[in-house]
Amino acid sequence: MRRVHFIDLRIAFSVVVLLVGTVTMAAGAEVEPFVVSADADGVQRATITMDSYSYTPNHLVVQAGKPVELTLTSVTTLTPHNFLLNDPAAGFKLEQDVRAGKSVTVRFTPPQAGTFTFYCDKKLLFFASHREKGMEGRLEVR
Ligand SMILES: [Cu+2]
Repeated sequence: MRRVHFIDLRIAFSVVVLLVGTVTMAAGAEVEPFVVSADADGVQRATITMDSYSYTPNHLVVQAGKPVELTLTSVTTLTPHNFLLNDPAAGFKLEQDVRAGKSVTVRFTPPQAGTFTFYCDKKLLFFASHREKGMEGRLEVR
């Protein structure tokens, strides 16, 4: 009797570990987008931290037809990065280099709703580009 009880406890414990693990994994996979709110002057301001090889946050939400000001802050010590968003069909084009350790502010007004991919195309010699190493993000315009 006591032995059966012990086995039941072990099964219950395993189920709990499994559930907690699943919930933790789901939370990690689905990162909440960063919704940019407008300041009193109507400008939607946000800061994106650029590192090798990432943008943080890497999913931003802004409103169409209203000005946006993004401060691109590099936290690298040597590696230069850039911020490219090119969608000719939507009349949307941003190209900004950001030197190591520097901050640059870009201003634009998103022309229309849509989800736009931005990325860094820097690369060293024959190595993979930063984009290929994961330096990519999404600007969701609503
Ligand atoms: Cu880069």
